[in-house]
Amino acid sequence: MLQLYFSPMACSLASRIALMEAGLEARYRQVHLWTKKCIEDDADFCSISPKGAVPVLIMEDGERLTENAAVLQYIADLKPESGLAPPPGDIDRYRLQEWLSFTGTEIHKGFLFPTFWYKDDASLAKPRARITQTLSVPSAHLADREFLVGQRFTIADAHLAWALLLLRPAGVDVAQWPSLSAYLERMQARPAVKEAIAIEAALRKTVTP
Ligand SMILES: N[C@@H](CCC(=O)N[C@@H](CS)C(=O)NCC(=O)O)C(=O)O
Repeated sequence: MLQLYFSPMACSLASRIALMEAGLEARYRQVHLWTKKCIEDDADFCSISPKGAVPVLIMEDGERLTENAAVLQYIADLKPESGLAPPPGDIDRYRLQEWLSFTGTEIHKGFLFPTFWYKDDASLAKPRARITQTLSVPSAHLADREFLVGQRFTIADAHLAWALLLLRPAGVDVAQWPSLSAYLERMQARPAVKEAIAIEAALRKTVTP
């Protein structure tokens, strides 16, 4: 069975959403990101992945895969009929990768990561100054579209929806971008997304700092 190393409400939530949208079963293994320990057996998470970061997906044959963009595409390609990723070679596949990269670098690493890991104002001044411009890009794109790529939900939406969810705890009110706010509501209304968030929000409450 597939195994996903995750931390509640961290970026690995996008992989849980993708697995649930695809109807794929997986064993979920919770990690404490500060201590780098696996919750269930206290194992050293860095021995699973030296990056010490989630997501880590263990494939059926034992291969390990890290990095959101790779893990999400692997999950989508396990169930092509789910439409979670356009087929390789289709221009929309590159559009999908464009969005995965944008969310992972500009929003996640450019803003969310420093906000949650570095608390001092000096370190946060530049990311805070830049986030408004960054978010104006998906905001304009989604003004007249339901999804980021094509006409259906893809892993790019799973990834962006996770990032938008974390904006509020990071001190940014998504309501200032009506198209993003409406998009996030639409994403959260999807049964698989709703269920994935409910599971992780409940687990998040049990995490000690
Ligand atoms: N480049 C990685 C970044 C993954 C990442 O930063 N994950 C965070 C959770 S949202 C994490 O595990 N951080 C722990 C750490 O960096 O020590 C990816 O896109 O998958």
